[in-house]
Amino acid sequence: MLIVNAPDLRDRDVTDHGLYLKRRQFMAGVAGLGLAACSGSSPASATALRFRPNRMPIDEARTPLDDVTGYNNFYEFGTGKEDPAKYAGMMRTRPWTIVVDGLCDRPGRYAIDDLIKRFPLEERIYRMRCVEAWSMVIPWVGFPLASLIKAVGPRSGAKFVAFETLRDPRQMPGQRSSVIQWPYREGLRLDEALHPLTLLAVGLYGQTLPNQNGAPIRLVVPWKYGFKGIKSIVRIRFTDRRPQTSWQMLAPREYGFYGNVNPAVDHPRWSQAKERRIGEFFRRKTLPFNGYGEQVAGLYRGLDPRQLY
Ligand SMILES: Nc1nc2c(c(=O)[nH]1)N[C@H]1C(S)=C(S)[C@@H](COP(=O)(O)O)O[C@H]1N2
Ligand SMILES: [Mo]
Repeated sequence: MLIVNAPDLRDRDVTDHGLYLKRRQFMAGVAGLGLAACSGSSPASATALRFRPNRMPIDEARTPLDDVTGYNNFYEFGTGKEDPAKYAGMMRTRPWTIVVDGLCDRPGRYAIDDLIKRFPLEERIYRMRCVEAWSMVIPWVGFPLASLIKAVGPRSGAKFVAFETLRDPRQMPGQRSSVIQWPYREGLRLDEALHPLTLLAVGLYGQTLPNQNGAPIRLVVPWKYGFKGIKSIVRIRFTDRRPQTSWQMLAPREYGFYGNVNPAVDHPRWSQAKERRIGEFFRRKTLPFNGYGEQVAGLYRGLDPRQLY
């Protein structure tokens, strides 16, 4: 499906975030489930969304839809890049509620369709840079996370926002293997969460989000590595302490809390200086903050850039 352009040995090394042994355990677990019998995702169910057009154009080609939906990381459905497209169709995305709790004035259970009606949708064409050194340009449709945060009213003690993905091994067969501690968890500082670039995406390419991309709602933080963009969110919690995140829990020396894209800070096992834009032949230089430094560097003034990974 994906046409990998002349991969060098380095590309082959950079296969996934996890550790080789864990991947093998995972594959063994999945192999026993007869997953081949399951249907893939159902693109036929995608429906068109109404949204405001993109106001922040970038002059880089959008990654073709087939790549955006066919080359994914979503370990709940397998560690292979093509597993999510094959298996994420097993996940039911309606009805779907997000629990909002912790330090806020209006905690509760919010139905996804109410959120989509309540907050005007807009298109945002963003670069997406995975920590594995590949990247895409994706036209998301969604609403600013800040809109939801303001609606539920964080209390003065709230300093961080913690997110969780659905945990249901019947729908997410990858969760029957403990490749990471489920549910998938992520977090942001409250000021990062309130930044106008931070999006809750409910669609891409003008249609509802395909399951493999994190339906019905996922986080997009374009200046951070892709792993911060937690998929299929069921819980948003306001807290006074820095939340634990899945990748940090698994490999604290390899994945930081911030996860800000930084070409000067290598991953312990590979360089982050360049990236492979899916569909392109030559590697591109990776940009500080993934090219969004002008908008976001102010969030981190006074902090050592090495600590921002
Ligand atoms: N719940 C969950 N969210 C997740 C992941 C995951 O495995 N599970 N993978 C992350 C990683 S590593 C990346 S690069 C992006 C990939 O998003 P995409 O497949 O839509 O391009 O999703 C992120 N969100
Ligand atoms: Mo990633």
